Amino acid sequence: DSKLKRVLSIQSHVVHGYVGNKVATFPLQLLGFDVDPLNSVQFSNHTGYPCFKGPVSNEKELATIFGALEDNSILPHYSHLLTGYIGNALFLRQCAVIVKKLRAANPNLIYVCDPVMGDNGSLYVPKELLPIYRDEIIPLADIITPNQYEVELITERQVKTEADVWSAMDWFHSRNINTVVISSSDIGQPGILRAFLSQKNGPRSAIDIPKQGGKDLIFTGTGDLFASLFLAHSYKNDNIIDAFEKTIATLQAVIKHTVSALPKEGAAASAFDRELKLIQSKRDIEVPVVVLKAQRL
Ligand code: PLP
Ligand code: PXL
Repeated sequence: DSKLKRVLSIQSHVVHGYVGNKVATFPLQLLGFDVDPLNSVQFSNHTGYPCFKGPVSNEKELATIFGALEDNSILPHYSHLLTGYIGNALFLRQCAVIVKKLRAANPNLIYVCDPVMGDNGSLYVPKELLPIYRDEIIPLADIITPNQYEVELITERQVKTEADVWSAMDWFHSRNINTVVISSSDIGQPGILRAFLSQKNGPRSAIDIPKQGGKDLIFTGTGDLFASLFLAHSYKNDNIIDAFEKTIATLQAVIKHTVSALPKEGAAASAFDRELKLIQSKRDIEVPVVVLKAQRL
């Protein structure tokens, strides 16, 4: 179709592995988007390895690169801005300037914000980012994809029950964020992750996701992949619940490929072993097969 499909994607680059822009670019391209990756860091690998090295970009570098895109009149050609892992407070603050300029160039711009801060109770970015996300960045977003822990950080409330989820959703909607997806939570039965979707003046739903490969197996980059898939499917589908189901369907297929390729059960899987089998999942990205259906709530 003739819809504009070009994403400015501000996230991390890793030389090895699949997180940040490395995990977001291929799926977006397969789903028909031109992707312009702008790297917030260039690390050897994600931070969950025994070591990582590489430069973190600062706000001046971001402004310089973005300024040249502006000077070349590229800004009106973006349908979306996607932001993910950002490791520096002033860089994050500069992103607010960027959203405003992109929106001035294209009033229909959709800003998808994945407020990457941590998971399972631990923070993996400097704590100075939190108030900037809460007060300066999140209020500019159309779609946000936090996990349960990130919702707790941003709303400054515990999210332990389903009632807490809906009150957090209302907190976001009252700040004018149209679409909120909580990409994972431990609310519900053990061994099952529950993801939630809420749209302002729209439907609410949840999907239960059985954990694959045992409860202690953790993957990195799944949240980043989630945000890129949801961006694509929510733009293609008028039905937001369809988009939610397709996102989860592909994510589960990628995890399945990854689990199948792990060394034999019992052996501890290294960070290398747990890298998402993204390229091997090409068909599941192009044609998601929905197995886990959303419950309308
Ligand atoms: N891990 C699994 C197994 C998932 O199914 C999902 C989302 O549905 C995620 C992770 C994404 O969550 P997070 O944003 O916490 O990485
Ligand atoms: O998936 C989040 C993420 C993104 N980018 C980098 C990371 C991580 C999580 O560890 O290290 C560089």
